[in-house]
Amino acid sequence: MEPLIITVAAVGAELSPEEQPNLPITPDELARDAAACREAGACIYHLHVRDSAGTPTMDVDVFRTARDAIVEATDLIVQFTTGGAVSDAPEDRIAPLELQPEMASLTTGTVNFGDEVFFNPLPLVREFHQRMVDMGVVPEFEIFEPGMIATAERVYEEHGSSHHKHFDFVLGVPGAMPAWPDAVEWLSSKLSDGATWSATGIGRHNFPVAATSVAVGGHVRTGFEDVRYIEPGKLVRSNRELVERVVAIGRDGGREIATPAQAREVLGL
Ligand code: KMH
Ligand code: ZN
Repeated sequence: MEPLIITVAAVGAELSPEEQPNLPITPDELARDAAACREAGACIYHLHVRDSAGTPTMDVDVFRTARDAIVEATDLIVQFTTGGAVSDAPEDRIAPLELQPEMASLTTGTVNFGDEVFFNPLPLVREFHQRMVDMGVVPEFEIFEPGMIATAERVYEEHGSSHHKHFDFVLGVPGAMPAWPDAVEWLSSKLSDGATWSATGIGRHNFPVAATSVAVGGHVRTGFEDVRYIEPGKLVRSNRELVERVVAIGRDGGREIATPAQAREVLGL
C-alpha cells in the first residue's frame, strides 16, 4: 500500500473562535499550527482563512499572507478551499486560485449541509475545474454524495484533463452521506483506475473512518474543520493532537506515514 497521506483541515468555516478557542487564525498561528502538524506526520494543509475578527473570508490577500506563512515554516502541500462558507458567492470562492496553490478542493455537486445548502451546480463545477486546469492547480474532488464521483469524472473528461485524480470522501455531514461502515470501501470501488483517495468522518466518525481508510489502502483527513470533540464533552486541543491520533491509527494498521515529498509524487504535483 502507498504510504499514508494525512491531510489536516485545520480551520474550516463552520466553527467560531468562541466555539474552538484554539483555532489558528493569524499568519503566525497558522505557521505554528502547520509546523506542529508537519512534525506529527501531516502532508497536506487544507486551508480556509479568517479575517482579524475570526470570520471566514475568501479575501485573496488573506490567503496570500496565510499561504506564504505556512510555506515559509514548512514543506507542507497547501490546498486552498474553494468551498468557503455556504454563504460565500461563487466569484469569491474562485478568486484565491489566482495565487496558484499546489492544490485546491472542488466539491462536485450541491448538497444539504446541516440546515443549509452547499451550492455547487454543474456550471459552477465546470468553471472552477477549468480555472484549476488553466492555473495548473491539482484539484481534490470533495465527495459528499456518490453522484459527485460521476460529476468529477464528467468534468475531467469534458476538459480533456491530464492532472492526477484525487478524491476525498467527506462522510457524516448532517444532510449528506452518513459515515456508514461500508461507505469508504464502496465509494473507493467506484473510482477509475489510478485515482487516489482519502476519507474523513465528521465528528465522532473521524477515527473510525480513518481506521477503515487505513485498512483498505486510502488516505486520511482530520482537523478542527471536521472534529470538535476528541472524546464526548472534551474539546480537541490542537490540530496536532488529531494528526497524532491518525498517525497512531496508521501505524497500527501497518502503514508507513508519507512525507510531503512522497505525497507530491503520489499526487503528481
Ligand atoms: N465549508 C463548507 C461549506 C471545501 O473546503 O472545499 C465546504 C467545505 C468544502 O469546507
Ligand atoms: Zn474545507
